[in-house]
Amino acid sequence: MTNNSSVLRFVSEMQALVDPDSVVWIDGSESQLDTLRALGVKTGEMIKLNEEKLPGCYLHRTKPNDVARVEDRTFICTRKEEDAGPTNHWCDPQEMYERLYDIARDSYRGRTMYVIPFSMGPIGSPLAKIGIEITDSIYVVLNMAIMTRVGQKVLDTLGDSNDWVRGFHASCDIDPEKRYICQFPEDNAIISVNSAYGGNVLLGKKCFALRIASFQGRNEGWMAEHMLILGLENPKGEVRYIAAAFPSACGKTNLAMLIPPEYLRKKGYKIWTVGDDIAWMRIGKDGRLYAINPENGFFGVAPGTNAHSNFNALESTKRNAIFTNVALNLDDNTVWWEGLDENPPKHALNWRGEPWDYRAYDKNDKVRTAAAHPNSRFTAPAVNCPCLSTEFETGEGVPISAIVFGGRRAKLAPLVYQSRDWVNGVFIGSAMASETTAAAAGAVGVVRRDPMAMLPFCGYHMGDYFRHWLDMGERLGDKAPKIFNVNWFRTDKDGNFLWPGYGDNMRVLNWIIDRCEGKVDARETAIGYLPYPQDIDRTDLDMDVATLESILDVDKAAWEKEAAEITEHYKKFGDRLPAQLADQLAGLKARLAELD
Ligand code: OXD
Ligand code: MN
Repeated sequence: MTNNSSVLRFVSEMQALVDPDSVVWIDGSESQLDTLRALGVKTGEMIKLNEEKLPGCYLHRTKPNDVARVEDRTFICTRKEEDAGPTNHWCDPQEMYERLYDIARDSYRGRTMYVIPFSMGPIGSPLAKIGIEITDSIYVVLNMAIMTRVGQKVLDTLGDSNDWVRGFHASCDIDPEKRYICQFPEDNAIISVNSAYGGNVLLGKKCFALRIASFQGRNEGWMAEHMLILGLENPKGEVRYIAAAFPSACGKTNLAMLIPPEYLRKKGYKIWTVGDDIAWMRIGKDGRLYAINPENGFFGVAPGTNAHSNFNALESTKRNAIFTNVALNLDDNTVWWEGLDENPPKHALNWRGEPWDYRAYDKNDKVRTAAAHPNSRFTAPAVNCPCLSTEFETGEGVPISAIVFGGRRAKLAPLVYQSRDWVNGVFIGSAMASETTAAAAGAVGVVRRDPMAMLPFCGYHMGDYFRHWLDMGERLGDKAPKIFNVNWFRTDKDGNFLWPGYGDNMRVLNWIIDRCEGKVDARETAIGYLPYPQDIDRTDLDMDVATLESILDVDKAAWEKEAAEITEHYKKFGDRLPAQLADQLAGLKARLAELD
C-alpha cells in the first residue's frame, strides 16, 4: 500500500514486538470494512442490530473496568519533566517506552495486526495531519473508519513524508493495573495499552487531535482546542461561526447541533454543525482565525440524547453507527439508554450484557442499576447529521467570529458575559471551572478547574499554553474573535435549573453574534460585559424578567471567593504563568473591591 520507508519501518518494528499471526492494512474500502464487521460479529466483539430499524448499526460492550478515559494513567512523556507541566502526569520517555514494550511484547499472538492510515481533517487540507494507528481490535478499526478518514488515499497523500503521528494500541488483557495512555510529543508518538474504551484507544481523537496536536500547534503557530464549531445563519442567509470550549459532557454535542426555538426558525435562523468536540485553528490569509473539525464523526454520550435534547444527534445514530455500552432491547434487537424515551424495554440486557429489570433502576446508583452505562456512547458518521455544515469538508476552514467558554457552575457565573478584550478572555478561559461528570473516571459532582476545557488534553506545560494563547491574540490583533463565557447550569436553592438550555441557548448565541457585530449594547461590570436583560430575547419563553436578572448578576462575595480560588489555581504554574494573566487577576480583584 505504500513505499514510505518511515511507515514501513514503524510497522515492521511493531510487528516484531507484538508478533501477530497476520497483518492487515486498512484500505478504506467498504468491502474490507464489511468483512471486518462480519468477523467482529463472529468473534462476539460486535452485535449486529435490527437491519430495518438501525441499518448498518452494531453494539459493542467494553469490560466493566474499562468504560471511561483514565486520566490518572495518562502520561505526557517529554524529555524534561518541566515541559509536561504541573497538570500532566509525566514519565521519562525511555523508561516509559521500555515499560510499554514489555507490556505489549508478543501480545498480538493469535491475533491480527491492523494498520490504519488516517487523516485528521479533510484529506489534503492544509490544516489536516496524518497518522497511522496499529491495533489488534476490530472495534477500533471500525470506529476509526467512522471518526476519521482512513485508507489508501491517506497514504497516497502522505507520499514519502515523515510528517505523521505514530499510534500504537494493544488491548493486552484489559488489565487496569497495566493500563497506560502515553503521548510522546517530541516523537509524534502515542502508545495505549490495556484498554479498549474509545477515548483511550481511538488514537486520532484526544491523544492526537488534542494532546499531540496542541504541542504541534504551539511549535507551528496554530491552535488545537477542545471546542465545538457551529455556524449560525440569520434570516439574511449570513452565517457566522462560533467555536466553544466546554469540559467533557457539558453538552458540546447538543450545542453544536442545536435547533432554534420555533419563532426563530420561522424567521429563518438555523444552526449548522461543523464539529462537536475538537477544533484546529489557524490564522488565514486575511488575518482572521479559521477552524476545521479534524474528525469525521461524533463520539457522543448516549444517555440523555433524545428527540428533544438533540434531534440531530439522534438522527445521526440511525444508520452505520456503533453503540458502546448501551442496553440491548431483546424484543426488536435495537438499543436503549436512560433518557431516550419514557418506554424502557421490558426485555433487555444492560450494558454489561446481563438481564435488566427496568423496575430496579435507582438514579443514585446508575452504574449498577442503569440499563446503559452513564458514559455509554454512539459513534456516528458526520454525514448522517441533518444539520451538517456545507463547510464541513472545506479544507480552508471557517472564519471564527466568537470563542465561547463555559462549564457547569450551579452558582456564580452568569448566563453569559463578554470578556473585556482578548487578554481578559484568555484569563477567563484559564480560570474556567466545572462540576465533574461521568466522562472521566473519578468522583462525579466535584468542582475542578479546567482551563479552556483542556486540563486532560493539553500536551505540554499549561503555563506555556496560556502564553501561546496570548501570542495568538497578538498576531490576530483587531481581527481576533471576541471571547465570551456562558453558563447554562445555574440552579435555584432547590437545585432546579433556572435556564431552559437546549434550543433556547440560541437566544444567547444571537446576543453573542450581535455583540460581535456591534449591534447591541452591554453593561460593563467587574467581570466583563453583561447583557441588559431586555436584550436576551424572551419571546415564547416562560421566564419572568426577574429570573433572567437573577442569572445575569455579579455577586461580589461569590466572585471574591472565586478570585481567591483562582489565586491558588495560578500558583501551580509558577514562573511559567504569563505576567499578563497575573495582572488580569489583580485587575479583577481591584474591580471587585470597588463594588458596594
Ligand atoms: C469526550 C470527552 O469523549 O471529552 O469527548 O471525554
Ligand atoms: Mn471531548
